[in-house]
Amino acid sequence: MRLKKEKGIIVAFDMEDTDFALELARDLRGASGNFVIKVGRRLEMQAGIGILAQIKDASGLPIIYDGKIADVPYISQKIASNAYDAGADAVIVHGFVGSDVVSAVKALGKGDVIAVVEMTHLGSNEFIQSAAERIAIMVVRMGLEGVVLPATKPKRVKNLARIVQRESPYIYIIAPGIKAQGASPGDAILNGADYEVVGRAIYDTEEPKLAAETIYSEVMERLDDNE
Ligand code: 3DU
Repeated sequence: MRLKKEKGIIVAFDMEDTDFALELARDLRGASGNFVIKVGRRLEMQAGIGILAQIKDASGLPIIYDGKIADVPYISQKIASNAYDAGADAVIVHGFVGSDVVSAVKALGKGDVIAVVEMTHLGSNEFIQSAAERIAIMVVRMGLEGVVLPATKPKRVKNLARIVQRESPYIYIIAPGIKAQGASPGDAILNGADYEVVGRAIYDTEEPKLAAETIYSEVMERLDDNE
């Protein structure tokens, strides 16, 4: 199941409790909105890679494996291959490691490849930010399906989204950093992103399904107001 280039929310599954993860996956099946699930290393370390198929079956949603793969080409390719075989529809690889790593993952042809271009945290300004434009152009020209841009820096999203969209109208842009890291729902989508990634502001609440639906509608309302 490929991710569609549509406005939506990617729910980051970074919890450690496997039962809770599966319960939220089941709840999201009936949630109103356009949702995708991203499984991070924290949950994978507790549950094992088999959690991908379990979450996919429970939710019926597309699944991203966020291993932030950043190793030599041979190892990166093996990790990605394991994730696809376990049920991932997309994997996230770091762009800064270079074109040989990204193309080794892409060469698998087993699903979507999403590359991190620039990150949300302050330290991202120390090294990655100065290379972000070049990383963006490289990954788009390599024909990847998606890129990760920082919702906490709306101006960077705007500039980088412009570069990405100039190179390819098909690639989707996903942007983490909503709520827990300071950005507001809609900040990235209003600046050219397709999906906003939300973790703690959904799974760390009393009613995670309701939180997901509320954030989705907040984003859609801001988009409507902007038109
Ligand atoms: O801050 P949250 O709890 O909403 O989670 C954000 C998610 O997005 C989390 O899975 C993290 O690994 C991922 N992410 C960033 O937070 C920042 C990035 O630059 C890239 C990915």
